[in-house]
Amino acid sequence: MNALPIAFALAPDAAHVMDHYDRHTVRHLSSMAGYYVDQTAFDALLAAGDPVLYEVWGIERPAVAGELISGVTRLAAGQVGQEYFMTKGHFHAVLETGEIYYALRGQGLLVLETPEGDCSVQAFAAGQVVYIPPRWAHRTINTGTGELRFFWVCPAHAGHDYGTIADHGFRQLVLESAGSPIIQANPRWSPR
Ligand code: PAN
Ligand code: ZN
Repeated sequence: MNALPIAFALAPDAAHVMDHYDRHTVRHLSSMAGYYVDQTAFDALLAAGDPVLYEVWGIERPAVAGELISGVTRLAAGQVGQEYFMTKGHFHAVLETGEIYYALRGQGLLVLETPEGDCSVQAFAAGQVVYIPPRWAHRTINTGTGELRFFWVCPAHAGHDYGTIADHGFRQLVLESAGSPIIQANPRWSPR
């Protein structure tokens, strides 16, 4: 039987993020041990109550080529030391798959890199679309004062490889300095 069309509303200012979804993932600070450089700041924030850093809502589809999955991510504003709240970041498990991100509200950056060492940082604020080509790992960073909310669409069979970034990091780091984001080489990055 053919799949049936799915319709849902995405109101950028709505308190609810999607009016229909199959999956809802909540990422607390505690799920990001080892991701932030400043361990003292991480521990202090954790002791103060383990805040929710981001949430993801998604429409599930069978993980086969031809199907698309889509959803919304909401990333809170805040910092761990000099680093802004960010997503874990990942390569797609099927490396040759891309993705589209569309920012609905807020202000941030997308940090991207390939296994070959190409690096890119893209402005990502309400109204902007970023096309993430196949092979590029991606992490979203909230550099604003309110939530960063975005819609994403990717092939349903793409999957997530979190391990490579968890173990080796991104080559580039975004830090807050005098109220603005600056991009630096990540001193903790290690070759794969
Ligand atoms: C997005 C991300 C979402 C959360 O749906 O999965 O923004 O980021 P992390 O997966 O890095 O925690 C996406 O890129 N899917 O492929
Ligand atoms: Zn992705």
